[in-house]
Amino acid sequence: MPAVVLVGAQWGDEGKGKATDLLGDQVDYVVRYQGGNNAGHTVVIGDQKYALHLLPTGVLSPNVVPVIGNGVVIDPGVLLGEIDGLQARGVSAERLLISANAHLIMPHHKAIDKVTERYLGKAKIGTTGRGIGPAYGDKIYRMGVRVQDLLDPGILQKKIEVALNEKNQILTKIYNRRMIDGDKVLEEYLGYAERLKPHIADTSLILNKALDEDKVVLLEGGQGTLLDIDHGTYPFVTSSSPTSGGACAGSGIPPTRLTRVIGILKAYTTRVGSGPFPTELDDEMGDWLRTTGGEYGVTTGRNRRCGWFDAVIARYASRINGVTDYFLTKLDVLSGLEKIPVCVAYEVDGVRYDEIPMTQTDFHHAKPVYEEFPGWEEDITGARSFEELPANAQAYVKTLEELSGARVSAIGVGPGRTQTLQIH
Ligand code: 2SA
Ligand code: GDP
Ligand code: MG
Repeated sequence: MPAVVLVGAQWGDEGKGKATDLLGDQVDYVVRYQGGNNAGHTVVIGDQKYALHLLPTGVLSPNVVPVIGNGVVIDPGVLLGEIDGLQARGVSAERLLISANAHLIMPHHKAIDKVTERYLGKAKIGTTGRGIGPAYGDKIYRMGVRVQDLLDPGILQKKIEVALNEKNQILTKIYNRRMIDGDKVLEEYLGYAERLKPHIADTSLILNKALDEDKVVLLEGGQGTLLDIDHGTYPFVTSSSPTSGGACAGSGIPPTRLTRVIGILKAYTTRVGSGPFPTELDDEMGDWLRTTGGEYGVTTGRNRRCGWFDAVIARYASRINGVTDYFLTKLDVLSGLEKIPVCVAYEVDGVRYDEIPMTQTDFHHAKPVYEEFPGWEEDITGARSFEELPANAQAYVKTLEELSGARVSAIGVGPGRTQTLQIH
């Protein structure tokens, strides 16, 4: 039975948290498969607002089992803080399962993330500073510390020692930073081990068995397609695979079990951090989108860069992820505009591109080719069906659908649980 993937179609923050939450009563498991506490997913339930970073959004639905898959990098202190924060608000994370194969973010990862960004100066990636890149780097380099190492203090001690032998050299000799004390790290992480032990599991086995029993598994992506390490705007990307292909590697669910790929697509475009962004509005209009859409980082509080909808990006997301249908979010933010420009293609040195140029050099020089579509005056936050939308809003949705190459199956008209229009 179905394993459904939910992916960000742009540069993240499309509203994946809300979309996952909406599907909550139809699914049995919600799985994070990549990233770490760089993610920030907002869910608004009634008058309560939750910002989740590491916990799968499914934790907010009492009948869902939230799972942190093997592809995630976990900062255990942050995870426990998030669990305690929810507990204090009456939300239990007791059901949480954590893959024994997931990797741990260690103190040296955070230190190196911050210091390397500083050294890069103007060329910085604009990371969240949470140690994500260095943790994935060590995973690939085969010197990572895994969740299962928490269960074996001897191994944990050795791994910390080996890592710090190298990392302390880098921190002190190259970056002029303080040494990290291995004994203190060991003590700290053994403390986390006590609390995390009951949650550690063979999650791939559990998820595949659940699928055998016709349970529904939702694989929840963090970040977005253009931040993918392989398919994004490298090097201005995160260090994991948010695209649908990453869902299999990061969860241990094989591709043959995936039945649906939902793309989350914002009615305009945003990005946090550095890197190319053809439709970026570096003017009052961009400020207006930021203020009206509340476009500020959920993890770092940074201003998000804002711009018009980019259909080239959306078409690319459809292709890379095999999107079966889109949830179009934040349509309400565009209310009140007389005309809405949409980027339908790029121009690079006088040549038109209908797809993303092959090289980053060309992509950096891509100028958007805009078509303008009529806007609508009405506040649409109270609409509850597609038919209740003003004709121009309906036409805008249809245009994005055609340009993106996949069906729109739901539309967001506000942050609340009820502010979604389903299209059947
Ligand atoms: P990192 O920290 O190594 O993953 O940073 C690398 C790039 O990935 C971007 N990135 C993100 N982009 C959008 N949203 C993210 N989550 C937070 C949010 C971001 C925040 O929900 O608002 O609060 O700033 C996220 N996480 C990583 C990052 O900006 C770099 O461009
Ligand atoms: P995620 O990282 O994709 O989960 O998205 P974020 O939570 O970082 O950012 C999306 C923001 O938009 C959050 O503040 C959501 O509450 C909000 N949001 C989601 N859907 C809608 C929508 O349809 N309309 C409006 N106005 N806000 C929305
Ligand atoms: Mg976010």
